Amino acid sequence: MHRRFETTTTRQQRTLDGTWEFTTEPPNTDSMPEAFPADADTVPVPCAWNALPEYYDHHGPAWYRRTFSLPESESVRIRFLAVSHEATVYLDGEERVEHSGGYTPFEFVAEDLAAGEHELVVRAENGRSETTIPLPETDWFDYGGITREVVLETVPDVFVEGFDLRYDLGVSESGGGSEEDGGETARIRADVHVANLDDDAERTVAVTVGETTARETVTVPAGGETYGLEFDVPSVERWTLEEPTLHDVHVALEVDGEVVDDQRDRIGFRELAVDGRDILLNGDPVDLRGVNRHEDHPEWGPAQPLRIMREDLARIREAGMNCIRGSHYPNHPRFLDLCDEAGVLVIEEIPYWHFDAEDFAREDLLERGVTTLEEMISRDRHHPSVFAWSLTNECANEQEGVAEATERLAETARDADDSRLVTLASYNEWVDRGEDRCLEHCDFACVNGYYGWYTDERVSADQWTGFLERVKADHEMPVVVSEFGAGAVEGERTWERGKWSETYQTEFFETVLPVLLGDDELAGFTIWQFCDTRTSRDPMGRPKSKNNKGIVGEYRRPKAAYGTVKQLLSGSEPDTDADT
Ligand code: ADA
Repeated sequence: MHRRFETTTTRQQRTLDGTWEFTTEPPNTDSMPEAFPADADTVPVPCAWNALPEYYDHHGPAWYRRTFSLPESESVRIRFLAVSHEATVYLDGEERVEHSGGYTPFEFVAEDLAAGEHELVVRAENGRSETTIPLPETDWFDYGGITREVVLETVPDVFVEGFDLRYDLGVSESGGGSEEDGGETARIRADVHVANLDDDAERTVAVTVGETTARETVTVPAGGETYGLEFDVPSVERWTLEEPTLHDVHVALEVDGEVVDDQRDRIGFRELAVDGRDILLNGDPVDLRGVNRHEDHPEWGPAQPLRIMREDLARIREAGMNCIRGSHYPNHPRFLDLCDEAGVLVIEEIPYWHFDAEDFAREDLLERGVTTLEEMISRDRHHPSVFAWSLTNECANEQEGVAEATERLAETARDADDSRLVTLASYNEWVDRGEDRCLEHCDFACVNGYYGWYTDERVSADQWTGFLERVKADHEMPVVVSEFGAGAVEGERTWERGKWSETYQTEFFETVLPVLLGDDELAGFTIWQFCDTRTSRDPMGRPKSKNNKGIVGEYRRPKAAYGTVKQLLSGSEPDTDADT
């Protein structure tokens, strides 16, 4: 199951997890290999090949192959949740789809496939260049491979391709807000995209949210159509951090009252806004206390099993956190399902990392980013945990070209989804790059700072108090300190409390967190980072080729700082010799 719930009740759906044939030969060819090398290796899917010792450092193209059988002739939809990061897919030797970007899904439909065995071949490429997003130089590793599930499902000629639910709360026939049972009415607008591989066909489109169903009988033209249904759902409970209520959503096509195709999802009803320095969740200021989380683990790379996702979220909550920044790309939808269920807020970001005006102007790098942004929003619009779309991280925001690109991205995000907040992570103040001309396109500011780490002097409260004053003076909006932290090699504890020691990392948080927690005007923060992660950046500059700023190690063992953060967030005085 690629989500935390079944996404259909009618289709035969399976994931193509398991063992696939794999080869890195023939190198650098774009055309489909005539015959897959007989001596091809086999690898697990989903998994990044760089998480396997034998391909630890493979950069470039690689080929996957597997077959699947159909008991009878069927039309099938094959969806790749993520292939990192350039992909070309062949079915029975014929190219069917290409995709750029390692963190968003893509799919194709194969009509009327004959009964019997069929061959899927995937060319994946993790080599980065001046024309990829992200660019070569990032501080996380450019894993390659089929890193998330491949879902194969049979579809009838007329099927639900997808749907977008939008809603307004507090509106009702009687115009009153809440009802006597404390619930309130949600006014739903459902856009249902119906595909039709055959001739015009009559269907009843039925959208159910909770206990309420709206129906419309339509004639679906060949090729398909999108239908908009509007209806009120009474007595909905809001999604809050304390009560993360989720409502089932079922979109079906019916013939004579019988469901012939369907898709399922979940939604949570909540409202987001900004007011002065506050980020409002359901009208109340929310105090963000969180962490950045890369999808990485030495055993699986970015292809993490559910157990790791659950464990990470449990440790994050145990530390007293209510927010996660998915740095710097859309995390697995199942992880977002877990955040929906746990009442944890998520900032989702697209991997524009350290781009300048020249980069944004190169080839179609902006267009592709716009596509990735739209794919991310389309994939995740129903997750109540996701409260903000983050457009970029530490780009050259003082440059005109970057400001224009940012404006375009902000428009794209708001056009695609006007129910969430828009932000980006700036480091212009911290690295003194001059005036940030991009945050004005956002609803709130995320700012990164590394005083006390990338500065010669040790950490001090004054550094941070000054930083906050300057940022707040420059930006009349809610401010979130989206990155701050210090590296610590696991087990390195020194009396001198030198940099790279767990002891210094603890001192860092003992110094900085009280400043951030004590600033009532601050909307919140997200610590850099949850766990140590493999990096591409100058491996010689990073001990163990890792970004060691995790408050837990790569194997999720707690560092001393985890205990310190947990205590500071719980409001009790840190007890320095406590571990966790
Ligand atoms: C930056 C960047 C992160 C990471 C961090 C660090 O702020 O956004 O991806 O590289 O610095 O550890 O230096």
